[in-house]
Amino acid sequence: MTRLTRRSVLVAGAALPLFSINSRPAHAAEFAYKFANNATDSHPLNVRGKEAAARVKEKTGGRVDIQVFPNSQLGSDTDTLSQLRSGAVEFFTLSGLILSTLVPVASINGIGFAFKDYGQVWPAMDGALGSHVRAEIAKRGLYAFGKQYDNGYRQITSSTKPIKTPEDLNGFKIRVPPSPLWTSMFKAFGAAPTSINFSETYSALQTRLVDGQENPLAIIETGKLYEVQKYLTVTNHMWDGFWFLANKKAWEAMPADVRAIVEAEFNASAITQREDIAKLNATLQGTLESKGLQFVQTDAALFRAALKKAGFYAEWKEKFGAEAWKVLEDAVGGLA
Ligand code: X2X
Repeated sequence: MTRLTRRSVLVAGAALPLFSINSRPAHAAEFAYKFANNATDSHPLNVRGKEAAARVKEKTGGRVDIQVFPNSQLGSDTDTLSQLRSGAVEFFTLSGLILSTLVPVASINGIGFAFKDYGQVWPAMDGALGSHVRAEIAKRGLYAFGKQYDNGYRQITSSTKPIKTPEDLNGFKIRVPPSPLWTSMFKAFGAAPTSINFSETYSALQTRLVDGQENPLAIIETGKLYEVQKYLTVTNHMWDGFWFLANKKAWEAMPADVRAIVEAEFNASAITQREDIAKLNATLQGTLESKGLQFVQTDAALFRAALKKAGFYAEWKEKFGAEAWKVLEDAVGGLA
């Protein structure tokens, strides 16, 4: 065992900067950036994100080295958003609904039952609605890439009872991600929502701090939430995606030709990741049932009617304002 004297510590401390300069490998990347996210390693977001990072390294001749940190390894979504803003993290994929704590209009795609299907989602998010939100994101020191990654249509799970009708949500203790829209929506259903980051969700369900949560099938599977939940109700109550965000200063520190490679590769991976989620949606019910999750069918129109009756659409139309609401309705039709 080495015993450090006060003197040797001081000497080591003084020598450290010189040592680190000398030890910098000759092949160190010019831009060694971190990409953080909340999904597990096996989620298509990370599988395709890692592929993009590898292509970027190759196509930039090693100038850009993006390390992927899945599973909220660098902190919860709330923490990581702060790190992204300060530049401690350079890239981060985040749900627009959570981003809305900084950029209010970013939660607009989460309006209950807004998108009928993916045939409405991608033209809107890759088109006028996405551009509207990206312009607002840009005003907050962040840069959003052109293509969102898919999270998916969200479904409600429960450990205590099957949720068959909106009335079953009365007083139901449900975890929602930290976002005013999510809280508002589940209050409108009459539930008792608690804001909890995804990194704490499994344990919140396991310890019965809450009885349920809501997420797309791919997150329920890769996050193993079926281990701590019994029932899944197919509500498709909202569509949710991940913005690929960059800290603007770190982004602009890269030359334009390098930026073009990075964005093109992560956008290309977004397209394949969307296809992965579409394929998973076709098979995950069987997978999850085989793991013990019981699927419950319901009439989603009842849930939508409950939101309308509670004044949810009127409230959010007012909050988002007429201009943004029109961009949404242009994409999905009249809402309420
Ligand atoms: O936190 C969630 O529930 C998740 C994984 O779906 C999001 O990132 C919004």
